Amino acid sequence: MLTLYHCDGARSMRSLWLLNEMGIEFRLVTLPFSMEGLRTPEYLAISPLGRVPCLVDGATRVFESGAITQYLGEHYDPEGRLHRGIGHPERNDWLIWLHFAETVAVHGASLVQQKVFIAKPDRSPVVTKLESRRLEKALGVLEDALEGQDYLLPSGFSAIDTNVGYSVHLGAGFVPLEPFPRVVAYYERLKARPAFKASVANVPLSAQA
Ligand SMILES: N[C@@H](CCC(=O)N[C@@H](CS)C(=O)NCC(=O)O)C(=O)O
Repeated sequence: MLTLYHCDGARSMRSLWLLNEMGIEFRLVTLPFSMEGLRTPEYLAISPLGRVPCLVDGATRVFESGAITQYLGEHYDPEGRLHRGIGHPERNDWLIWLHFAETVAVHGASLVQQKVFIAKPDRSPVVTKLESRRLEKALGVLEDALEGQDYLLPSGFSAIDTNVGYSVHLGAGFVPLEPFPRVVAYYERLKARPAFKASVANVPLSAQA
């Protein structure tokens, strides 16, 4: 059975959400988001940077949330319900958004450091301002891409909406979304999905069946 290593609120929410959307059975291991939780020799042997997510599938281990999205699509979505494989007309956009998701998340992660983890005297107003503006620029790109469509691909919800959707979810905690009405509507649509709700609650939907 697949095992996902996860921390509450972390990028591993992408993989949890996707597994829940796919309806796959898996084991969820939720670790504390701390040095003690993530830097144990046991976990470092699985995920060498001691970060989440990490997916284990038998003898295969995959870290990096983008790689996990691609791995799950290639191995567990042969009909391409949420995946867009090589040769699919939406493949190029699927790949772009998959990686763009991390571009957006990096600004969110930097703001988490500035506003949550770094002690007040060491925080940098310049970094906070710069990262907020860069995050807004990225949201502007999503705003344009969402013109006339509900999700990032014209054909509808796909796996990359879990990657980008998490980045919007993270970013919404740091910059106002109101200047981006299509992003607001997109985020509302995503939040209404049962698999999103389950992933926010750290629940594998398969366990509820
Ligand atoms: N690019 C990686 C980033 C992974 C990452 O940095 N995860 C964070 C949580 S959002 C983490 O595990 N941080 C713990 C730490 O840095 O100690 C991915 O998308 O999987």
